[in-house]
Amino acid sequence: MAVATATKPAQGTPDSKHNIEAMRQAFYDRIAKKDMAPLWKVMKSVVTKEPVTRVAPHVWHFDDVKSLVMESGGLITAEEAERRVLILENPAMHGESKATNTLFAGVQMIMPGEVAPAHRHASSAIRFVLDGKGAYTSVDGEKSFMSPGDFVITANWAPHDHGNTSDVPMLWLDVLDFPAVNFYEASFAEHFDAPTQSTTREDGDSLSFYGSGVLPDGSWTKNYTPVINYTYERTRPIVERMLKAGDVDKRHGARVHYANPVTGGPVLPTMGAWLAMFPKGFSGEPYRSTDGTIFVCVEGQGTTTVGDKELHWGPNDVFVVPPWKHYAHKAAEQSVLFSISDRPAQKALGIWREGK
Ligand code: GTQ
Repeated sequence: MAVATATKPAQGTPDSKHNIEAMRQAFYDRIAKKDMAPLWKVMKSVVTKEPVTRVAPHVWHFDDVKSLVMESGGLITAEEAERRVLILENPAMHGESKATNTLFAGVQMIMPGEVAPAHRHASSAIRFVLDGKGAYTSVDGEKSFMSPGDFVITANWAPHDHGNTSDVPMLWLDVLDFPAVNFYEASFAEHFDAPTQSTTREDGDSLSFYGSGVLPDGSWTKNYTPVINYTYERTRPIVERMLKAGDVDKRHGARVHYANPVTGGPVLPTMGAWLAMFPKGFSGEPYRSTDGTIFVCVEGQGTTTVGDKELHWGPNDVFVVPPWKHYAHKAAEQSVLFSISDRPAQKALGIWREGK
């Protein structure tokens, strides 16, 4: 009888606990060999109660960025590099080419006389112009000359090349959704034989056709905006008028979103963008949402508090706010912030949330 009791201990004794743990572990080891695992061991970490993020709040100051990007101009040509870009790596995710978990950010430079050759890819790209004047990007048959504050769209699979016929280097922020595309393992890319595409439309055509309150007869049915370049010359006066009219959100300032003029929806299915002006002395209420956001200071100076971290920003600084972290903007001077996130993708999936 003593032997039987030892092999079949009563429930709840230390012996039975040890025994069941050992049995479970032996079971886990056996099922692992068949490429299976127990959900109950990982349930809380895979179905989390709240968003868990690896993204660190961070600011890249333009003084550093510009001098290092300029230095890279002495090391490699745009042609050799294909794109001469310094990646803004989230400090918590070095080596992954990510600013947030879904978005890449980098600063591209194109020197006078250079060409960044024509290619296309599944990832969508946006450019936000930081410095220089008169370089161009050609997108799907339209050549667009760019100035600081311009917001330029290169939708997925649209052929694009860049060139600089001015006499000063141009720097812009690139944001691409390839971390998200690569998550789906759905990336394609191809190069064209000719380094520059021949353009069939004039500079500004898409903005004047689609961005003037009238729409051409015939329909644009693509799921992204037909406008190539939302120029700062046109967007800045709008947020300035909103500010003067007192249309200032307590968290987001006097803000517009860049819209597809045909649908009123976001410019791209994967990325959305905003432009906001803040009055001097603005001290915003805290906000959070599930889309990690990349900001660029276009004008002015201020501080964004993210949790217990303070990010100080001035012109052309780029900073990142992680998903679901409270943040609040303070503007020491009248300021303008551009921002971009994966909100349209999250909304399409039905998972986007904002909260207090
Ligand atoms: O300009 O096409 O920063 O393809 C990364 C990949 C820019 C571009 C980037 C790209 C580009």
